[in-house]
Amino acid sequence: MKFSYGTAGFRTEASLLDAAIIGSTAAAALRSLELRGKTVGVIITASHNPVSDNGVKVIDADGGMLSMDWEEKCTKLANVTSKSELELLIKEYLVPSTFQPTVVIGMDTRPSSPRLSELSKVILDELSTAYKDYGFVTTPQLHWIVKLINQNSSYSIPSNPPPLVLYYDSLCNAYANIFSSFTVLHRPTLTVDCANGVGSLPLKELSKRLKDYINIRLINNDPCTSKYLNNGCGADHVKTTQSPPVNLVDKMVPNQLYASVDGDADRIIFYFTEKEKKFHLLDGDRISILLVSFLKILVQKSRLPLSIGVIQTAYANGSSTAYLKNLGVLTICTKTGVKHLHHEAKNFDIGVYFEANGHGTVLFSQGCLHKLWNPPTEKSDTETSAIVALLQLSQLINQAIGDALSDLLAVLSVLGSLLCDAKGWLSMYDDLPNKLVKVKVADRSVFVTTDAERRLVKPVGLQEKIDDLVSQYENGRSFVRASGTEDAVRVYAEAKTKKAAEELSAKVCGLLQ
Ligand code: 16G
Ligand code: ZN
Repeated sequence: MKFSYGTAGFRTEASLLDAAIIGSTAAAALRSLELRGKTVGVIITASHNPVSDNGVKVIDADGGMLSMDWEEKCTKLANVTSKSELELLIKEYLVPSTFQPTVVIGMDTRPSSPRLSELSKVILDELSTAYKDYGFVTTPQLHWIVKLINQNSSYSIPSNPPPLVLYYDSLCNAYANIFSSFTVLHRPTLTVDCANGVGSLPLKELSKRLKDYINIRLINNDPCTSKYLNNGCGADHVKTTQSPPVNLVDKMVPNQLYASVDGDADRIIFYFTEKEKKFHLLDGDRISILLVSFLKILVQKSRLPLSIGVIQTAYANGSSTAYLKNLGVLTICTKTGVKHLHHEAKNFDIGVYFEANGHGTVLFSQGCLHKLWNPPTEKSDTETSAIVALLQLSQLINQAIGDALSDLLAVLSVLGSLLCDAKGWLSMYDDLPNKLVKVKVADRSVFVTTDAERRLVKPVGLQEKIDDLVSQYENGRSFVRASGTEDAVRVYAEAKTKKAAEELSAKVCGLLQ
């Protein structure tokens, strides 16, 4: 089988993954060596995939996704056909250095994860690489740890208190401070569907630590009985079926807020029902708008010159983009995949990025943090409290990568501060009706896009036909792109009415036959 390091790293049926684990582990060690011993991460997880799958991703030294050139090297290392070929490649990529390469590893709770983690450690030993195994952690927790370790100038792993304790301290202290200073709502209740994944473990810890501030109720929180992982539950299930997860069907209390995280807790979506049981999804677009609305108020109150931008993908609902325009917030569209959004978000003092599917975070630039820590000496109380709130949010929200847990706390603190409930959040705008369809084609590689995947340059002539169809519908929009994770192309269409969106979708799909 041929591995390709995609947006989600390597992912496949667990028994076929050994070469990818060996290649990724070698890549992590070599990358660490190239960066003079900075710590690099290896996380073993297949996120929302079925329990029989597994996967692996390398976390770069800044705590973000692996750099593009190393993605390529990682792919080559995973696709060698013999041990001698692997050794030759390792020699080619080896940068002579006296530094000690260091790798941290973690895994989700899939039954195949411990064996794959052991395999990774065997390779690290063979490559004389120092490592620390964090066991069961969420993907964003390991990203956070890598960032923390490398911020420390000696690149040593802090042992007292250990990084995971610092993670909980950072999130919980910031939440408690925001709650005490700015929120008026008394102890909100939130039910969280944990997808029976690794996220159950830190969510238990958070609910314990924050019990005075939030009533967090966990469901689908059995990470040990593997048959339940992502099975009828989790963020991906709820988003794609637009319905509650198992154990909530017909049990949702009207107007109460619910959330689902995915199998490795790097994405989250919220939802609620109204009295007549109508199900409403509060997806990544809405998380982004809720957070940026509050951030904009705080920046205005702080009177500091801080730029704010929102990064979306082509899948963001047209109404959310229109809302941001009205709000006067600069909005950028990028290609699908966290690394593209993250990269753009870095261009702002405060960069908010979310994919509609719930992946995302808010980045505060170094320049922004400097301004917040060193504000003008003459300040009003309003300015001071806005600056303090921005600083607390920068501690609360994972700065390495999108994190379901910190996003959960950020949403609750903003809802509390704005005195907004689930219904008020939903009422910020009405989604344009839309449809997303997966179409099987003979060869998806012939679909080449431009303009952040919103237009096709190949097959030649197809985009003009799509444009022609779109022009026939009020508020019409449609695009076609090859999936990066499945052998199919995706067709997205939206229009003013449900009927029109469905009709437009069917006609664009018709062009692909
Ligand atoms: C991956 C990406 C996700 C993106 C999805 C698109 C990361 C961590 N994950 O799961 O952000 O939305 O791919 O899948 O970047 P698609 O290319 O099949 O539509
Ligand atoms: Zn995930």
